[in-house]
Amino acid sequence: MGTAIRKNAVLPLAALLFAIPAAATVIDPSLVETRLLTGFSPQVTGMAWAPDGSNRLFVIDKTGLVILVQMGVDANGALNATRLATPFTTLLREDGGPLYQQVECGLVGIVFDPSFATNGFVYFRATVSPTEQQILRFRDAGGVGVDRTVILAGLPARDSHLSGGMAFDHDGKLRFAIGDLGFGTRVGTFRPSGDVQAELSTLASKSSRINRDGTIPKDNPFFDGPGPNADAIYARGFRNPFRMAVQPSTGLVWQIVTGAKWEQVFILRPGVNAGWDTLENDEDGQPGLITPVIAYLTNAGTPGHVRPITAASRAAGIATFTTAAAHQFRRGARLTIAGVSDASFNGTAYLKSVVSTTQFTVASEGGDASATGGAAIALTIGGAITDGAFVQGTLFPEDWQGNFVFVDLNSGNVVRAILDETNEPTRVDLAANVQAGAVGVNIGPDGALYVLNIFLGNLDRYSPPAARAPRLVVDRTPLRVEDGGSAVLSVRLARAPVGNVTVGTSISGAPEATVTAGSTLTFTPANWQLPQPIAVAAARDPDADDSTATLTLSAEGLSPLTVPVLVRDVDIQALTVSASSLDLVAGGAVGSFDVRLARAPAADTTVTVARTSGSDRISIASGVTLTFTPANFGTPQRVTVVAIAGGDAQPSTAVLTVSSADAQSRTVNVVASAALPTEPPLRPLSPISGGSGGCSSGPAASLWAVLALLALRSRRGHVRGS
Ligand SMILES: [Ca+2]
Ligand SMILES: [Ca+2]
Ligand SMILES: [Ca+2]
Repeated sequence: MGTAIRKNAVLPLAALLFAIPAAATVIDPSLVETRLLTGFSPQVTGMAWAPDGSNRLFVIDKTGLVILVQMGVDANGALNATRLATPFTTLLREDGGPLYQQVECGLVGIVFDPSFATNGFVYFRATVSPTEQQILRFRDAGGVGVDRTVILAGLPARDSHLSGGMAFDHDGKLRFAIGDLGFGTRVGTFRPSGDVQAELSTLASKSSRINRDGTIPKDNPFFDGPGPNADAIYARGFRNPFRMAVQPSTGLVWQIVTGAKWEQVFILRPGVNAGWDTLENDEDGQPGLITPVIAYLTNAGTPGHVRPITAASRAAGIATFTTAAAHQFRRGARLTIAGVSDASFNGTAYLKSVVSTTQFTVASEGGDASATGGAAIALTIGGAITDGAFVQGTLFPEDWQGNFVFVDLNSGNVVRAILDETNEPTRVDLAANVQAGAVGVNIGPDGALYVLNIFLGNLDRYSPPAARAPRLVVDRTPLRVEDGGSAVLSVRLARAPVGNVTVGTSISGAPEATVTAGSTLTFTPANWQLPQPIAVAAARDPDADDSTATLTLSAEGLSPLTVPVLVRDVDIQALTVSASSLDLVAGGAVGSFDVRLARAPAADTTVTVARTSGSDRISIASGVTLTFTPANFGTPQRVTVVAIAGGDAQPSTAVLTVSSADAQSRTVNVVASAALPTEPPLRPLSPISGGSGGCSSGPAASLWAVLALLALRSRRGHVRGS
C-alpha cells in the first residue's frame, strides 16, 4: 500500500482505537452523503477542482499520474462523476525518469493559478530525487498538461515529512510548506537556545511564500538577499505542515500540521514560530511561540486528552474550571466534564474561552455554585490531520458558511469547526467518517464538500439535504478576479425546477470587470444540479488599486442573488498623470501636465517622458526625466510641452508616453492647432527667466516658448513677405 503519510504505520492501532464503521457514515444530521466514485489506486495523495467552470476534478497520484474526473448528471438528473481515460499528465523527472516515490515522496501537491480560467496554469509539488523536491507548472491545453516548467528547484526533501500543500493567497503569492524531513532528522527546527541563523538557512520545517514565477518577495519576514537566510520563509517551527487553506473572508493562511503528539492548525502571520521540534500545542506557554487555533491529541486512545479538575465555579451561566496541569484545550473543543463533586457541572460542552493555561470556561446551566474534583476529557478526533477547506458559496445553510472542515487520515473523521467573528472556533465536532485514509477535502463547483480516501480509493460528496424552496446556488462569494485575468463563478439550482429556468447575469461597479461568458444560462429539470459557469474578466487597468463590482443573478420566480466581485490589481506601482490629452497652439505658449507615483517606491524611481509617435514639431520642453524618491513620490512633477508652427494650417498631433519600471506606461495625446489666423498684437518678450502663459514652468521651458514664438513670428514674416 502506498504510504503517503508516515503515520500509516500506526493504522492498525488507529483502527482498533476508533472502532471504525464499515462504510462512510454521516454524523452531522445536516449532511447527506453520496459515494461519487470508487476505484482509485491506494496512492492518490490529493485533489483540486479546476476553477474554470469545466466541472473537472484533478486527482494526483504518488506515481506522478494526474487523473481527470468529470462531473456530470445521469439520465435522472442525479450528479455523477466519470474518470476520464486520458490523464492530464504523468509527471516525470527532467531526465524522463519516474519521480522518486519512497514513503511519502512522489507527486504530493496541486494548486491552480488564480487566473487559471485565463492562463491554464496548474502547479504541482513533486519529489525528483531522495534529496530534492520541486514546484512545477503545467498549462492545461484542452485537458492535457503542456509546457512543463520548473518554478522552484532544490527544495529540501527526504523520505518523509516533506509535506505537499500549496495555496495562492489573496495577494496572489504562492504558499507552500515543507516539514522537518522526518526520521529524527528534524532539519531546520526551532531550538530555544540554539543557532537561530542555521535554522533560518533552510526551508525545512517552514511555511514559505514566493511569487508564482519562483522569485521571492522582498517583503518576506526573513528576506536578507545575499545573506544566509532562506528568503522564502514566512513562518517556522512545523513538524509536518502537510496542507494549508486560505480563509476566504480574511485571506489568512491556515496551516495544517501533522504532529508527533498533537495535530494542529495554525493561523499564519509573518515570522511566527510554532515551536517544533521542541514544542507542540504550546506545551509550556513559552513566550514568542504561537498557539494553534485547533489542536487534538494524536491517537488519543483511552483515556484520551484528560485533565483533572481542581476547582469549578459557575456564575451567570458560565462555568470556569481550573486544572492542575496545563489543559491545552483550544476554543470550540468538545469536552466531557465528569466526576465534579457538584453533578450540575457534569456533561458535554464546547470550550467557550481559554482564560489561562490552566483555566477555561464553558456555558453551563444552573445557579451560581462552586465545586471540586472531576476531569475534563476532549473529544478524540484522530491521529494525522491531512487537509482542510473553508465552506464557501450558498449551497450550505448559513450556519455552515465560512466553517473550516478538516479530515484525519487515521480515523477518517471529517470534522466541522464553526467559527465566530473573532476567527476562532466555537464548536469543533465530528461531521462524518469515511474510514481510515481521508487525505483530501475540497469544496466543489456545486458547492458541496468532497473527501478523497487514499486507502480505499473513494471520492465521497457531502451536501445539505435537498432544498425545500427553489433558489440559485453559487460555489463562492465573493468572486475574486485578478486584473488582466478572469475567474469563474459556478451556478446551479438548489432543487429540480418544474420547467426550464433561465438565469440572467449583469455586472455593475468596476468598469474593467465584464461578464465574458454565461450571462444567460438555462437550467432544465434534467441538468439543474450541474454547475454552469459565469466568467468574469477584468481588463488590466493602469492604476494599482483594487476595485469592486457586483454580479446580480436573476431568474423568473426566484430571489435574485448578488455576488460581490473583488478585482485584485496586479500592478505594484502606477503612474498618475494629470491629463490624458493636451491642446496647444503651434508657436504659442507651452502646455503642461503633472506626473506622480501612486505608491511609495522602495528606492528612487526614474520616470521618463518621450514622444513615441506623431509630429516632431511637438516636443517636451522640460520634464523628460523625473526622479521620485520614497519621500516625494506623491508630489506632482511638471512636464511642459511646446509645439512649433508648421508650414501649413493643419494641426499637428503626437503621443507622449510616460513610463517607469514596475508601472504600466501612460500616454498623453497632444494636439497642436495651427497658429491663430490673425496675428496677435506684438508685445515685448519676457526675459527668459520669466514664466510663460501662466504656466509655472522653469527657465528651460520658458526658453523653449520664447524660441517657439520667435520661430512663429519669423515664419509669418516670411509668408507675408513672399
Ligand atoms: Ca538570503
Ligand atoms: Ca492595474
Ligand atoms: Ca485597478
